[in-house]
Parts: sequence; structure tokens; C-alpha cells
Amino acid sequence: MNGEHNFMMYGTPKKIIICGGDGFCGWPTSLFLSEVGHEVLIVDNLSRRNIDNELEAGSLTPIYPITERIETWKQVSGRELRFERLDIANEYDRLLQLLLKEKPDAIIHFAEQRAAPYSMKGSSQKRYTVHNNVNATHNLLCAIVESNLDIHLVHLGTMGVYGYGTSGEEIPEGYIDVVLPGGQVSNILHPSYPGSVYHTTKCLDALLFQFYQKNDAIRITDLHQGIVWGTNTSQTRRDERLINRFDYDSDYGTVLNRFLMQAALGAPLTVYGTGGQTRAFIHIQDTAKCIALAVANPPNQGERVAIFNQVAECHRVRDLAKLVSRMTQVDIVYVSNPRQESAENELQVSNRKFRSLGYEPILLSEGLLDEVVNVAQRYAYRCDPKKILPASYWNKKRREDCERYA
Ligand code: NAD
Ligand code: USQ
Repeated sequence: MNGEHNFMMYGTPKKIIICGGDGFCGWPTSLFLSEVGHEVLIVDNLSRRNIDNELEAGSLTPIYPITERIETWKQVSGRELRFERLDIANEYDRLLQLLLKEKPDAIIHFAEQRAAPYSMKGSSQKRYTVHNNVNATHNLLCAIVESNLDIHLVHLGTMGVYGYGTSGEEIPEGYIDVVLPGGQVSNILHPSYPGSVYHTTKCLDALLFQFYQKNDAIRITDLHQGIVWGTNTSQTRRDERLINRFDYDSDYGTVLNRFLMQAALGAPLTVYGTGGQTRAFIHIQDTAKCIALAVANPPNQGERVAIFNQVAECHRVRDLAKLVSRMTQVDIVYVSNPRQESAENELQVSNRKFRSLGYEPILLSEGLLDEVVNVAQRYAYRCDPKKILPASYWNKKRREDCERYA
């Protein structure tokens, strides 16, 4: 697998706060940034672990408590990670004090409720997602301004802000030329067209970034990431206690990881609708690598929000199912779609900006089999099959259709 790193690419060591550093993307990124020489402080309120309890659906892989994770990393690498339990959406004063005390060079912001199905489950989850995500982002921006420090904010956004290729053209990186009614050409934020309450919060984040950059000249990078697949990285593989989480349930499990787990159980692969949605994908090791590149290449002060598409390749959902099915001889089942989404879409995405910084993506063809054998099959005994079928519906009609054809 293309997992080699030239550490020179990642610049000089910095002090970095990683909000959401206990999560699926945050944990391996924390280890990677520590490995390349940065000083890392993880901030997390552990809400994701609580949602596991609420949904009665844990990670397929056995994840260890955050303190044990950090002690293990010290044992295997000799490097120090620190942890602060803090809710960045609801504890503004503590957040500000932390920035004033630590004076970080950069903050990486993963700390949001990130599952589209969970955000559509019911009014309490919709309201929680908007409250948590918008306040988390806004509190970080306010605290950076109030601290008077020059802190580079790197945010994990989503490809879903673009609306999955509605224009039929290659999706550019964040900005698009439009002809205004007077005939003038203007380069503006790409129009947003979100497909869930969760994706809508990422569009609201983008507007907050645009405003705070314009008003306070904060350095901001927004990474529009595709669906992350894979579990482990060169760092998390170094000890069982560093293992990353692997969500497989219908609310948090993302499509490819769900297919891998279903294949390991010998359960049919659940394609929603026709499986005609095309999406962008990236391996978890590349998530960490791209973030390290973003930290090493901040925008200049006063420059508009830097937007990168953090993706490796695009695939149609039914093609992914066929690929996994060919590899494992497991059947495919087409189930009613619980989501309000187009039956088919085309998607082409530019990732030139990361490519120009030296990013060489890991492709599905390189790592899929390893995931099936070393993760999904190994931990299949921990899966609760009752958590596989959809449990959240975008609206009343989708629920009725799913129940009718169940
Ligand atoms: P995750 O749920 O595994 O991790 C998020 C972490 O943030 C959790 O540890 C949670 O406890 C913490 N958190 C949430 N709200 C918080 C708050 N108010 N204060 C402090 N900590 C808080 O999610 P993930 O898959 O690691 O995603 C991380 C980010 O990357 C999200 O913003 C998500 O939108 C984005 N992203 C993820 C994917 C993917 O496929 N997983 C794809 C594109 C973008
Ligand atoms: N799908 C199936 N079968 C399944 C699960 C999903 O056919 O068993 C389909 C869905 O209908 C959808 C597609 O697969 O068309 C992708 O679903 P997903 O759950 O893998 O991805 P999504 O809901 O878009 O969300 C995930 C992450 C989110 C991130 C987003 C990136 O949870 O945090 O922002 O991917 S992107 O999709 O590029 O916007």
C-alpha cells in the first residue's frame, strides 16, 4: 500500500490542538501528527462514545479508553500526547482559557456530530446536530478572535456541501466562477446543496468561515472530504490498544465499511435504492496525511478561506457492492432507500491542490482485501446483526416505503 511518508513534506514542528481527536478520523490523525513531530493536545467531550451507548451499537473493533490509548502511544513511540475533556460547543470559557494557556499554532476541528442518518433520526437528533456542530465551529472562531492569537483553523468539511455533482461538471475546489446579472464574472463559494441536516451544518460552517476570515483575517482551511474507508494506519497498527474505531451500524457505518463487515458475516450487501449514487472516497491513512499537509501549508493572513477537496477516487455505490461481492462471493440485496436522494448521479472531483503538495492517494484496489481479512473477519463476532438494516428515515414517505417492502 502507498503508505510511505516523507516527513519533510510536513514542515516544521508545531503545537496543535485536535478537537474531536478521540474519533474515527481524529485518533489516527492525532497519532500521525505526533509521529511526524508535532506537539499534540487532544480535546474531546467523548460524546461519540456516549452515542454508542444510546444506540446500543459499538465499534466493531474494541476501542480502548482514551487514557489507555495515550499511555500505549507513549510506550510504543516515546511521544507524549495530552488530553483535555472539554465540550467545545457548550464550554466557551474553558475553551478560551485553553487557547490562552496553550497558544497553539493550529487547531484541527473534527468535533462535530458526523452521521447523516443519525442527524435525520428524529427532532432531538436534528436539533442536537445543529446545536452541537454550529456552536462548536462558532465557539472556535470566537475564541480565536478573542484570544488575539494567530491560530490556523483546519476544519473537516464534506463533499456533501456541493450536492454531489448536480452541475454535471468536475467539482472545483470550493469556489466557482459565475456571471452576475450585469455580465461581470465573480469567483464565489460554490453553491451548497446539502442532503441531510448533518450536511446542512457543514454548509453553515462554510458561511461562518467566510465571514470570520473576511472580518477578522483568521487563517482558515476547510477540507471537503469524501467518505472515509479503512480502519487502521501505520500508527494504529503498532499495538492492539491503539486500534481505530470501525462503525458498522446503519446510522454511523459508512457504505464501504458496512459492505466489508456484511461480507465478513456472509450477510447480503445492502444497496439502497438502485445504488446509483456516486460518491468520493479516501482511505483513513490519507485523511491523516492530507491534514498534515494542510497544517504545513496555511493560507497567508488576509487570504480567503483555503478549500481543498480531500478525496482519492469516485465510485458508484452498486459498483462498490459488485466489487466486494466478487471478492467475497457474498450476494447483494437492493433495499428501499431510507434517504431522500437522487436515484443516480455522476460525480467528478478535482483534487489538484493536494496533488500539487505531493499527495499520492491510496486506492481501493490496494487495501480492500486487507480490511476484509484483518479487520472485518477478525472482529465479525462482535457485530450485532440487528444493527445492520436502516433505522433512520429522511421523511415519512421514505419510512413508509421501507416498512412496506421490509
Ligand atoms: P467521529 O464521530 O468518530 O468523531 C468526532 C469526535 O468529535 C468524537 O470523538 C466526538 O466525541 C467529538 N465531539 C463531537 N462533538 C464535540 C464537542 N462539542 N466537543 C468536543 N468533542 C466533540 O467522526 P469522524 O468520522 O472522525 O469525523 C470527524 C470529522 O470529519 C467530522 O466533522 C466529519 O464531518 C468529517 N468527515 C468524516 C467523514 C467520514 O467518512 N468519517 C467523511 C468526511 C468528513
Ligand atoms: N448506502 C447504501 N447502503 C448502505 C449504506 C449507504 O447504499 O448500507 C448509500 C447511501 O444511500 C448513500 C451512500 O451510500 O447514497 C453513502 O452513504 P454513507 O453513509 O457512506 O455516507 P454519507 O451519509 O454521505 O456520510 C459519510 C460520513 C459523513 C461525511 C460524508 C462524506 O458519515 O461524515 O461527511 O460521508 S460525503 O458523502 O462525500 O459527503
